[in-house]
Amino acid sequence: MILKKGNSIKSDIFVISEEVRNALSENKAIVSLESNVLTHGLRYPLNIETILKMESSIRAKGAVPATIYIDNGKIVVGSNLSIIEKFSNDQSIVKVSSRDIGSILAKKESGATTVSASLVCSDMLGIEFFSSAGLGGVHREASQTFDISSDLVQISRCNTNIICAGVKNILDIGLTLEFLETHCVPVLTYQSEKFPAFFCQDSGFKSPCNIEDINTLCRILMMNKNLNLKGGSVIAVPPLLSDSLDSELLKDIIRLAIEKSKEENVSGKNVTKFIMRELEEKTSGMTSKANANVLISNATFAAEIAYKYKELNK
Ligand code: PSU
Ligand code: MN
Repeated sequence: MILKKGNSIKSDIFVISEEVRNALSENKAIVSLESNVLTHGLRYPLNIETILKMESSIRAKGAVPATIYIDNGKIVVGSNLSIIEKFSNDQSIVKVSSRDIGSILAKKESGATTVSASLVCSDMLGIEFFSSAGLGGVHREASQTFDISSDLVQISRCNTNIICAGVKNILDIGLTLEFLETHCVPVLTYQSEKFPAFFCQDSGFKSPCNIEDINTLCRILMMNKNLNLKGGSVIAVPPLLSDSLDSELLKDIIRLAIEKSKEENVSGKNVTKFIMRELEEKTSGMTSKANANVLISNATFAAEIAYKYKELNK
């Protein structure tokens, strides 16, 4: 197998499913997915139900799903039932961001890839579309904690576009948009003048660039590629109204969750999961249900874009 960048990494670090291998060799539309959402996002059995729905929705739109895992020192691309079961049940599987990939592989360990790690693996294979619920961002009070997700840095380095519902409203969305601008990342919204906030259609921030139709969206992505701009674009799609939560109601719940994380000295890579679990508990599971629905609708839309993009490229 020839890796896109032809770099010194040997292709034997990858275990690629037959479906994904065929799609790569036939230049078919592919949408990659992260596995961290199975281990650190949703709980069992919602995690299994959701990944299966995401993958089948991608196939229904004519694209191929490529979920990324690190299993016993190999980068596994493309699910099988046993790996889905393993990652959905095993609480001990660690969260792997891009900087952790090398050590996990070298030690022949297993780990669940975040957005940043999934982007690195996708880019190595030349997969141009990745879908997730929310992109990591600049945490509130980052001026004190310096907590800025590596997702934001990797999107500026990898030639893989991300389809998401914006960034979670537990973050500082204004600073996240500024950070993306500084790092030259194109931020597009689909059919919304407002930048979405994962659970809510409106984050309170204007969209840097709203696009009304998929053809134009694909032409912009192609233009960015032809201009040889390094890095991918963020394509933010607002959640459906039926999946949106009341931002006023969430405001206090989020504030209390962040306060609790500070009281309990939660820091670094544990912050996101801690806050998400607090929200889940305080909303009787509504945030997790919304998270799952947004994952599915984003994956479906990502497949539509990936398919159209390949069609226009023919
Ligand atoms: N969005 C969620 N739940 C999550 C994440 C995102 O609703 O668990 C994960 C993603 O894997 C994302 C990661 O890449 O959180 C970002 O973590 P951090 O903020 O520590 O960089
Ligand atoms: Mn962090």
